[in-house]
Amino acid sequence: MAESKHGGHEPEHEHDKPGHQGHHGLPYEDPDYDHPVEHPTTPPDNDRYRDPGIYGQYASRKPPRYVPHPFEHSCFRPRKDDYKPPVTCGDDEDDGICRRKDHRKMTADEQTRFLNAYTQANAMGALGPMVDIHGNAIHQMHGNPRFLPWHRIYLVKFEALLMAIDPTICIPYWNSSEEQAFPSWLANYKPTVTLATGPHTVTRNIGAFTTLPTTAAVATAQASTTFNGFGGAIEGIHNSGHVWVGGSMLSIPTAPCDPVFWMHHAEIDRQWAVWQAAHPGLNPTLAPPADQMDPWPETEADTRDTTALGYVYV
Ligand SMILES: [Cu+2]
Repeated sequence: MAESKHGGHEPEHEHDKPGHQGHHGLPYEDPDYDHPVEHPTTPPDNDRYRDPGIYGQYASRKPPRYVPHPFEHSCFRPRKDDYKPPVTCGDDEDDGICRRKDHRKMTADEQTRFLNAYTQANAMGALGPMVDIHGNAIHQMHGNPRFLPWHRIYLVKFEALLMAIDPTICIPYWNSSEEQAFPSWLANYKPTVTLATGPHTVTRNIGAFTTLPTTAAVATAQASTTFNGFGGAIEGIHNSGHVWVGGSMLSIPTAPCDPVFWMHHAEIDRQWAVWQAAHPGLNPTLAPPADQMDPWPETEADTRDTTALGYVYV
């Protein structure tokens, strides 16, 4: 009885049973597929491969074996749902113009994309040098009529950097006077940026020193009838936003490390665009070389039309 329990002859594997068709019985099976036969040393003549000048010394004169595809004879029948009607391209969405929108109107996906691109720009070592440009006072971009045009070009360059990483991105704006709050989706995003002076990790001290500018203050600035009147008023409003966020934003060399810097400046730039539309032809007075937005080649005249620079505010 022990023999029948532990030893004896196990039943043969199903595969090995005589008469079993197995995979060798499938209609598309080529028995040579697993172990192709070697070509004979001297291939038989074949008119299709007769010219070694064309096919080379490695070309066989034996035609390749035909290996049928398993699904060759299966029928493909599209489902009704597979059909999608053609979509007409909207000429307002495919013109390459960035539509900078209020950050409160961004989808969760757009927020993620913005922060991912920001992280990527930082990781590839492109953000630090961009921030360092702002730390170089030689550009004289604060406290004078260069403030608005210089930062307009600065944002365009930064936007181009993000778009090189993700072409769907445009800088959102933070309408702080209307919102009176910090963008919540940025609260936990505090990157470490490698500056010329060493690594800097973003800090904030929100609301510790001042209040955000009011919509009344912005309206007063908008009522200015000269460029210098508007520029000075809006730069003061801009300063309050920097101080309100505090931390990195409090210092000119570190402020652009914080993504809210770009969104804050987009709002300031948007206010300028609104004022420009109401006051055509009132441009800053900047004689060469002060009219060049160094370190970039663009001049003040290049900053008058945002559409020409590749963006609009929506
Ligand atoms: Cu600045």
